Amino acid sequence: MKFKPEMLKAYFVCGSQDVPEGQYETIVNTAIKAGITAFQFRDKGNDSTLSPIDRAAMAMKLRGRCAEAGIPFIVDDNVELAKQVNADGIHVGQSDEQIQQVVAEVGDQMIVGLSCSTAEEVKAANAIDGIDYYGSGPIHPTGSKADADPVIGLDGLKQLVSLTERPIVAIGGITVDDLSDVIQTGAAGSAVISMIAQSNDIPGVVKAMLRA
Ligand code: TZP
Ligand code: MG
Repeated sequence: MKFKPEMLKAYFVCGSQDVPEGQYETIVNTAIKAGITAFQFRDKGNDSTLSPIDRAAMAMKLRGRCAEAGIPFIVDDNVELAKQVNADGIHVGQSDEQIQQVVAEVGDQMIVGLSCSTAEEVKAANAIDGIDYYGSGPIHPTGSKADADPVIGLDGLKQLVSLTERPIVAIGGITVDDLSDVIQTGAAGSAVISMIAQSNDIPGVVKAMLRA
């Protein structure tokens, strides 16, 4: 699937660790039906409720749902799994598999996203061919990532947008109230876990993301 910046507008990131046990598939399906523009499969850590075998099976199933909906299925931090399920994309952090290695391995067949939270990281990433977008944050404190980088705020985001040569999706502690401010920085969209995963009105929050 060819990358388009519009895919970053309403980007849902989620793993089984982010939702009540047994509800992962239902919540992702609800978000897909509601119109998210990209989905990132990020199932990891001690709080994941899926075994490695169940994780691969779930990835395969959700991969199929994204294909039906025409949105990219992007795997976080796991090139092997991404290849196994023929994912549309891979997203890596600065400390995950070296970005050059990921680009060399799957860059010609997959969308490649890289987390960049500082000016130095954006400048370094600009010089690497084959990256499609950057994920930048955390914009606010987040309860969804224990080892998150320091908060950069909307001002920090604006600075990264001024330096980037690629579309940026903002992430970290984003709520409905932030959505238009994020777009006003020049970012292409918002990536969220809890705003969707913990919502009682998933269609409503996705609509707000699409409208921002
Ligand atoms: N990377 C930086 S912050 C974050 C990730 C994966 C977590 C975002 O989750 P939430 O619930 O939208 O703050
Ligand atoms: Mg990572």
